[in-house]
Amino acid sequence: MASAGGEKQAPAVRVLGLRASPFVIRVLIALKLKGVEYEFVEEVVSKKSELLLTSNPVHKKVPVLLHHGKPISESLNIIQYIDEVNPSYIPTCPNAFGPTLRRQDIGGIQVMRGVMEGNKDEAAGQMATALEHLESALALVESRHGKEHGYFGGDGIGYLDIVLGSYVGWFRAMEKITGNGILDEAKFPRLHSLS
Ligand SMILES: N[C@@H](CCC(=O)N[C@@H](CS)C(=O)NCC(=O)O)C(=O)O
Repeated sequence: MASAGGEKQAPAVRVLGLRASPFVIRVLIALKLKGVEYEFVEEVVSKKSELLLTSNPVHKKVPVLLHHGKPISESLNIIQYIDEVNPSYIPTCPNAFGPTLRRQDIGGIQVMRGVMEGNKDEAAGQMATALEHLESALALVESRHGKEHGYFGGDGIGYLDIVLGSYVGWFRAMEKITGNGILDEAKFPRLHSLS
């Protein structure tokens, strides 16, 4: 949209990111679920833009969501913000899942590092532990909702589904690289069906 003076106005919502980052992907999933239009601004890690450095001056990391120029950083905060600003509802995960969620995030990063640095079996073991927690969380939801293979919040896609979903592409790539099944169907039937 052009202003009266003819200059181009910045879109209401912009995401500073890297396409391959699970932290960025989860934000894009949340925006897509809410039907929010946005402009994606691709960053280059070795040459971060001035906009990124001023928007996230402490950590200097992506994603950053800019809403009418106001920067929000940290992917989990951004998803919550998107949910608050938009009327339709993303079910949040019960508080008890918080530690699991963080563990899974840490596990995901460790596997990526492990694959790159060579200690992939150890990293895959840590990831398996995090996934075991998530599988039992899904089993708990199932027992409460009496439904097989639902989402973490029951019927609809919620916060935790988005966060975990942002890793699926990486899980698939890591399975190819390591030759190990990460979301193994026999071990994690519920997580497997979500992926
Ligand atoms: N806790 C942060 C992690 C974000 C993060 O680690 N982003 C990476 C990309 S995957 C990044 O910006 N790396 C650039 C750097 O560390 O300089 C979040 O959830 O947003």
